[in-house]
Amino acid sequence: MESDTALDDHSRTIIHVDLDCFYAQVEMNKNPKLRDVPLGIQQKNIVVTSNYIAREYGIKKCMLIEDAFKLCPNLVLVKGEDLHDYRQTSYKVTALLQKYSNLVERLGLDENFIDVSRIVSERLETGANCDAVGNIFGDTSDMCDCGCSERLGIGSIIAQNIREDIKVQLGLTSCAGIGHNKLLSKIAGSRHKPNQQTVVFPNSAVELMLTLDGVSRIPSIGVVLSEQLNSIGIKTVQDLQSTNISKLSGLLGPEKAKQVYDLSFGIDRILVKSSGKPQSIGIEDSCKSISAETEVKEKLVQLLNRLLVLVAEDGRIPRTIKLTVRKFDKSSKLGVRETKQCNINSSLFTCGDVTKLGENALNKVMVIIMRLFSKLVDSTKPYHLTLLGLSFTKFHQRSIGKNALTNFLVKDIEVQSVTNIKCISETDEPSYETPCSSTAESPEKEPGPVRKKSKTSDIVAKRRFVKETEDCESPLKLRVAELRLNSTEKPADSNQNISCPPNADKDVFHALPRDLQEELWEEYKQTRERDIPDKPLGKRVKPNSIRNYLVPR
Ligand code: DCP
Ligand code: MG
Ligand code: MG
Repeated sequence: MESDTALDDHSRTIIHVDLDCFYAQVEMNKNPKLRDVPLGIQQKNIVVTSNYIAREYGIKKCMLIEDAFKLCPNLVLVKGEDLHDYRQTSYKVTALLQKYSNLVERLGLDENFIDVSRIVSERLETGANCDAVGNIFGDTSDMCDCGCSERLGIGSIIAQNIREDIKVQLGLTSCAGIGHNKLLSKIAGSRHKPNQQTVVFPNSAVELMLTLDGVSRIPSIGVVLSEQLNSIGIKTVQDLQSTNISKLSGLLGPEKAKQVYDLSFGIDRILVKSSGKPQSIGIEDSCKSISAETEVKEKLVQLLNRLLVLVAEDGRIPRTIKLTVRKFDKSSKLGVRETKQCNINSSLFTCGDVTKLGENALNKVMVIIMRLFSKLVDSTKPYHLTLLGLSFTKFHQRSIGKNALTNFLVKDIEVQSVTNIKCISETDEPSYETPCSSTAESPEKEPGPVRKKSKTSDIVAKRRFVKETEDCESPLKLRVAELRLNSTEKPADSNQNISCPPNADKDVFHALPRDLQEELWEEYKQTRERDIPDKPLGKRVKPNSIRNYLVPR
């Protein structure tokens, strides 16, 4: 059977990035002394990976500890069963890659495919240099003339930028493969390790496939499929290339047979599928000991400022803030992680650049954070914390409506609808709970357009909810603090209290910033005038007025 190599589409440019000795690098970054020793990462009685110094002794992934010690008696082992830090780092890498393309697909914890076709064509238009950098697989004398060599050349330059960025931003080295499809980019990347990159041009695709030691080494062929192929005598890539397609179709069905057959020639039509943005953006700082509130505050302010930069870069608006502490515990080397979270008012993030929040606003977020802290740590007793972390979760897309005031309230109500009002206390929960995927990312509904009806039911639902959840950060109280963050404070001369209009909820009214209280009064006055028959009709209350949010019906 003829392969379709002549019809293969070379239009895309795909980069595959795989971090070097991933778990080991994370541990070496945590403890730089480990960089100069042979290091193995232990899970149960297995070395799951090791740094490249240890690999020089012949240590391989998934080797038994006792075998590893035979090869390298001075091997240093670090436990790698808690994946938290690996996950955190993994998502930071994906987030960084998402700056280059919105088509980033995660594969395991340390690999990502990035479809950079769009930036490549932009660079091509500007007449950028197309000479490939890094290693080149195969012969470059008989190149295809469809433009793929220029595109892949630019792709290799982008790959180099990306790897430098990962190194500078996160202190991690990586390998990259550049090809016109996922299959080739992944295989090419593993050609030269560590801390290198390799580009493969379409004319060398078949040759690259033939370097693989058996069909089981073709990335998308798993154990079951490879056993099926073995059962009909297909063991090597060459066997697969020269197989009779009807024999293969009999085994796998025509569609799958064609797909598997094509793989042996380096043809892969599967597109890079965006894994979506991370579900949570967080940062943590570990330390030997924090035992005073001033230190706690100082660390959290630093964390908050750094976190706001990340949130601004992400561009989405978070609905929840989460505080993590790790308490020192003699019986557990890792300590005990505890988290507490509460909803925040998304309008805080719609006011423009979140990295430029005023000091006043920051202080108010800190009040919320310290309230969470007081729920996690009893500061009237001595405490010993070894880590503090902050994260934002439950994102929705930034959308700024026309009517700032209404929007401001409606958004708040949307955020705090009954299903969203939560105050969860968890133990040992990683900040990135589930692998990011576009389907898993947004289980909640996104806020729709500005609502004009049914606000009261939300308010009532909120009140009911507050009564029912004792330990919960009161959404109303919280809302108060956050509403204030977004209001323009009234001048200090207006200290006289405004009494609550009879038709409004007192608690909510008094919690509002003064300018909103004044607006409510104004509206109440107008309604009264309208409702009293012998008075001339005042300005009619707008259906979307602020009063509607507060007046029980
Ligand atoms: N891993 C694991 N079990 C395996 C293989 C790997 O738990 N059987 C973990 C440890 C690795 C991480 O996954 O650090 C990434 O796997 P890789 O195969 O990419 O291996 P490394 O990144 O460690 O090394 P390399 O430099 O070869 O990529
Ligand atoms: Mg790796
Ligand atoms: Mg890997």
